[in-house]
Amino acid sequence: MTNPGPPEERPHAPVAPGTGNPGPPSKPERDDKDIALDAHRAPDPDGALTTDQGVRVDDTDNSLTVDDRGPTLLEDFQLREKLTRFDHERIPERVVHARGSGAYGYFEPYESLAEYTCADFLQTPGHRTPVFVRFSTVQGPRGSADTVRDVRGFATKFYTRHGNYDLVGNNMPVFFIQDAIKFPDFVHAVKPEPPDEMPTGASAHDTFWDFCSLQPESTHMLMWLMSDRAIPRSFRMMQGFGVHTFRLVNAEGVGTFVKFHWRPKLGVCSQVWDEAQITAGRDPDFHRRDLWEAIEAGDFPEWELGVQLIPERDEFAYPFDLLDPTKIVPEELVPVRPVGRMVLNRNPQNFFAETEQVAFHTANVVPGIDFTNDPLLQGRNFSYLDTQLIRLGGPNFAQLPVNRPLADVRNNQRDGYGQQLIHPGTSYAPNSVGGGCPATMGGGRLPEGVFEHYQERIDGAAIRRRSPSFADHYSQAALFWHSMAEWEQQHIIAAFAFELGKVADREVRRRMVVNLMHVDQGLAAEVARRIGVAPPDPQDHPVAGVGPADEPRVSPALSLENLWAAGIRTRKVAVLAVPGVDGGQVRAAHERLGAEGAVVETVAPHDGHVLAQDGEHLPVDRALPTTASVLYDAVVVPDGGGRTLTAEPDAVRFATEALRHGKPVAALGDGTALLRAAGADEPEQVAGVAVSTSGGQPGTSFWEGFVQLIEQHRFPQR
Ligand code: HDE
Repeated sequence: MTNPGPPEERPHAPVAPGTGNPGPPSKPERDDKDIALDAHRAPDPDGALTTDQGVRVDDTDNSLTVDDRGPTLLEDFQLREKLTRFDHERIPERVVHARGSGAYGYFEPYESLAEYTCADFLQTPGHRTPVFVRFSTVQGPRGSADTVRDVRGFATKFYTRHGNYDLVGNNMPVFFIQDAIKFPDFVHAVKPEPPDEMPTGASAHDTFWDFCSLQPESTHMLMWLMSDRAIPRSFRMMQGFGVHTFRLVNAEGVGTFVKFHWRPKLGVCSQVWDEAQITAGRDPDFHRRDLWEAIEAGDFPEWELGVQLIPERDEFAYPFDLLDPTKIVPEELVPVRPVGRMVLNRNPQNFFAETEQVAFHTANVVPGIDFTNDPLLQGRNFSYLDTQLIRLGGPNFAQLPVNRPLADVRNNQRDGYGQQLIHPGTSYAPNSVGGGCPATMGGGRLPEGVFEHYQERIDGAAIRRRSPSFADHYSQAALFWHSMAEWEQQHIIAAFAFELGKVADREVRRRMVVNLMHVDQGLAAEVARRIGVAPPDPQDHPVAGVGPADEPRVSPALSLENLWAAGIRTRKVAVLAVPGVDGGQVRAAHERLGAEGAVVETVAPHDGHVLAQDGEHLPVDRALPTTASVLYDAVVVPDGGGRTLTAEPDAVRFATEALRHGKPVAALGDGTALLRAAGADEPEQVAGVAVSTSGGQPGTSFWEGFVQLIEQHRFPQR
């Protein structure tokens, strides 16, 4: 049994064979007694089942009883151990971000960033640092559906040579609140309501909107949350953001403000709302499965790390405060500089051990990376350690395989629940009996790899007050709104109408619409109309969100239209087949689209094979009752099947939903019959639908045209 460390440089000690226990402690921690014990450890040649004490077990199916029908004996230590271990299998789930999926991989820089930071993992082009990434939703519990409308967590642990660095970000670049002290209020408001614990995995309820309508600093984030960013197609197709302004520090101690960005190689793609809701039922594990399957198939997802660098002298150069986490730095003001790439190439071996037990912490920084005074970040720097103590049952969680640094750990921290290490010698400093070890590196100029806090001068009175520089809550909400394509704006309006339409309290609805007036009057008026609220008088609520003159009014970098990728790698395409289908067309779809990297599956009314027109038995990948078009990005309906499929309700629904969700569809020959049955009277007139009526095999240009349609991902204007 091998252990699950990152691929290139496994940070963890091997697991002892057959025991499932972590292997021997790392070298500096071991003493002679431990080594002596190791020498006696004999792997069991039969691989027999044992108790936790290593006692071989003859039978794990029957309790120890008196005769066949008598009572069970208390001395059955095997039964009691097995039940006790089972009873204690669960740990508290994360209070937020409970549902998540993780994977291992590596990060490598394109160039040295030594000018700005001494962080070891950003020095040498091509040097690979192992990483573990966990993606998550925020609101729902561990068992909730993947495709709910929510923010997604994007947390990365870099196992650097100078210690672990955690970049604990989201797929949206701003947050709901400005000060950490509001976080419990915000989370209580968005979580299921206390009396009935509803709704699961949804923000469409009274307490969330009550809170937001009274907390206008949430407005910018709400625009993101109501946009299609909150219903991603895949974890692999999401951006990630560090959100806060952090600080890079170079070897001379000079600081530079930095915003971190992750950009997916596959482009940023989202579902549409109806599709996301259906997917939640058809496959609640949609995102988890997608990530897992892509990695298993060798389609390793990749992101580019980008940085926006701002010299300290420019701290006050912008019309917003860099410390305010409800603000972005528009890319048009400070371009994002690509500095490296991250590839995820290995699935965990055990969900609990790795994805569940991974412990991120914003304060896990390495030399060369430091904080700013963003009050949300400052609170997080307390909260993440605190949460791990309760979640992972004590202070030794950094010894768990997924959390263990690659760098050696030597200190005087001792004991506690779950201690895995056998510490020899002394446990205090200064000492002389232990030879002064472990020694600190302080005094004078520090050697490479030693953390030194950034020396920021701080001088001021202790006050409880929100900085006046954080007061503008609408300019960037309006910037986001005005940067959207028309269809994106329509989706945002529909999302507000859906969410507020589920709010029972009419006053909350009204207050929220008033907030939206400050973003855009047209937006507010249309939402008001849809949720049955009288639109507020614009005279009473002048639009505040126009922003100072030096701030861009539109940021093209925010629209999904500008974030799609070239190519169709890993997009999923369903080819609908029934007996009598044109086998050549089915094969062509597999070959042509497969050659572009798409994952093509034959979907038929039943599993097994279908007999094509040309006598070939075509293997079926999925039977219609077990799948749905929401699980695909595009659909092909070949000739010879369309008419038959019109008699299959599952097939008609398949096509209806594909059309409704704006998916690219190719219909060949009588394949158009299915589209007509699905409500497209003139399929060739529908945006995103490729039709070939000529019969036989369509030419290369047909498939090339269809690839371009798939590349566009969705045709929401349909
Ligand atoms: Fe978190 N957050 N958070 N958060 N957060 C947690 O830590 C917290 C915030 C984020 O995959 C918890 O281990 C406070 C912003 C991610 O394991 C907890 C505040 C951003 C994850 C916690 C914030 C995030 C968490 C719950 C306001 C985006 C999942 C379990 C001051 C930049 C990490 C845990 C994973 C998890 C606290 C705000 C992202 C309770 C107090 C802003 C991605 O400690």
